[in-house]
Amino acid sequence: CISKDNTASLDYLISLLRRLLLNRHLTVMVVEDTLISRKILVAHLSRQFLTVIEAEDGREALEMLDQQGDINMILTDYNMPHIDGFELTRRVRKSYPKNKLPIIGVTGLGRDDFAVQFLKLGANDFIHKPFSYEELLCRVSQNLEITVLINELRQSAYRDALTGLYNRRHLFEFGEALYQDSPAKKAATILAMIDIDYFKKINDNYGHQVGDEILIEISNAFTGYVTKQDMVARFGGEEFCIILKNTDVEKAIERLETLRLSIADQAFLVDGEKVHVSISIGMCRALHDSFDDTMQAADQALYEAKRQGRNCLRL
Ligand code: GH3
Ligand code: MG
Ligand code: MG
Ligand code: MG
Ligand code: MG
Repeated sequence: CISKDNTASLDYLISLLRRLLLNRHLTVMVVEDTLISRKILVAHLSRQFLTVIEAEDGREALEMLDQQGDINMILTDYNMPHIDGFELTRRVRKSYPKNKLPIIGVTGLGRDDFAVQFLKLGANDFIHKPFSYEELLCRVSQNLEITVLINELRQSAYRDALTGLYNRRHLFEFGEALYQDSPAKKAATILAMIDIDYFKKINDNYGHQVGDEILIEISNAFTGYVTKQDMVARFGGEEFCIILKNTDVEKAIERLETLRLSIADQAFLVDGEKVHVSISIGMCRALHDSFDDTMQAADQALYEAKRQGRNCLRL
């Protein structure tokens, strides 16, 4: 960010930041009790493609974070009534890790250890007042860029490239975490293994690309069908796994049967020709000793569903 020609580097910075922010809808929260300082920060940041929201102190900041959640960065003053910048940083870090929600401490007070203290409490960066517009943009864009990159890496590590569904890696981490839950929560969790019937024939008859497109459409149907607390993953090939939480066996059967019938009813258009596919489902309550055991039990049920003619659900 250091340059001899201030204007040129500022333009360059702005163009970098704009490229980063374009189509990303990032929101920054400015937490500052002094009206004039807050308005300066807001004015600087709003000039970019950033949504800026304002809080007058740490308490209000925590309330806003609680209510709307999707905030991508916090810029916070130190000295504020109710909850100061240090305490705000400490509390935010209890629920939001550094690489998900960057915090930048801002203060004009002359103590040298303020920056260190902010960093030790979990802030990602620090700006001394008075600061230049250029420094503000440098720090904001660098910190946002890192979280955007980490987020994209996380996406590619946990998502399946073809369908966009969660992949095996995420499934197993989700499953292991499930086994840290209470017995009651586990008992209210259902695991379903799903396999597309005679999928090889689709590839043989229409080609691999059409097969891929049908996999994508079926994946979209699965995603549209589960709720936020549930999880759907591509286990591999044409096999999927759905985890339903807060449910009982009867309700899960009803929901999975609805899904099975909707897939069977759906016509996939291939060059104007209607193609039908069906799925077989094996389901199991998460009561076994480990996630692996539960998976195996669901897989066994799936095998039964296949053996008994396919396009059906077995427990
Ligand atoms: P069953 O009813 O017993 O499950 O029959 P099936 O033909 O679906 O089972 P099989 O396991 O023999 O074949 C699975 C097929 O799925 C074979 C494989 O080529 C296809 N497949 C797996 N992954 C993909 C993929 O990413 N894209 C496409 N187009 N096909 C895939
Ligand atoms: Mg203050
Ligand atoms: Mg299979
Ligand atoms: Mg098979
Ligand atoms: Mg199959």
